[in-house]
Amino acid sequence: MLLRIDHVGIACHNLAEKIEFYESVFGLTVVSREVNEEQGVREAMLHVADGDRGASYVQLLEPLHPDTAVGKFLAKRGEGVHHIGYGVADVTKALEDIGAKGVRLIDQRPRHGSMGASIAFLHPKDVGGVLTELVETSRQTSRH
Ligand code: MC0
Repeated sequence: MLLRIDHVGIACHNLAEKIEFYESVFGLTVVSREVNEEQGVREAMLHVADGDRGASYVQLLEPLHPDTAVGKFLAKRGEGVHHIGYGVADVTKALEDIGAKGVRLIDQRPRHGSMGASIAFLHPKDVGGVLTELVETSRQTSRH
């Protein structure tokens, strides 16, 4: 079901500063920047690698307001890994299969994600404390 690690989502207070850190220390390149009002984030995708099953990224997330998923996470836990995003071929089918196994779905249906992907979250309390995202990209081989 899981094709690859699509991205690691990292919560931060200051997106510009964190981009600068990942560019200068790790030599990564920003391939997309977006504001996602529905998710309450300003985010950047930095390309890490390409594989047979598609690309993987670091996703840096800054909250638009304190009262958002990432804003609340930062207030409670501080900066750090916020979620793992796995590539799937069909997010609707994956949700159906995972839901049937008793895992709580945050999203019953896919929503709009970074770089045109369809995404859905699984509840961290049912995934060993890890907020887990399913990501279906329009072309699995490349998102940039
Ligand atoms: C909260 N909890 C987490 C967590 N966020 N555990 C692990 N990882 C996280 N990221 C834990 C809290 O510590 C708390 O545990 C419990 O879940 C309830 O948290 P809360 O602070 O009361 O917050 P809720 O319940 O209002 O919301 C938590 C929930 C929410 C995960 C349901 O954040 C959510 O719906 N997230 C999915 C959407 C999202 O994260 N969007 C931002 C990225 P205790 O033990 O203290 O009870 S958008 C994105 O990434 C897009 C753009 C993309 O990839 O394309």
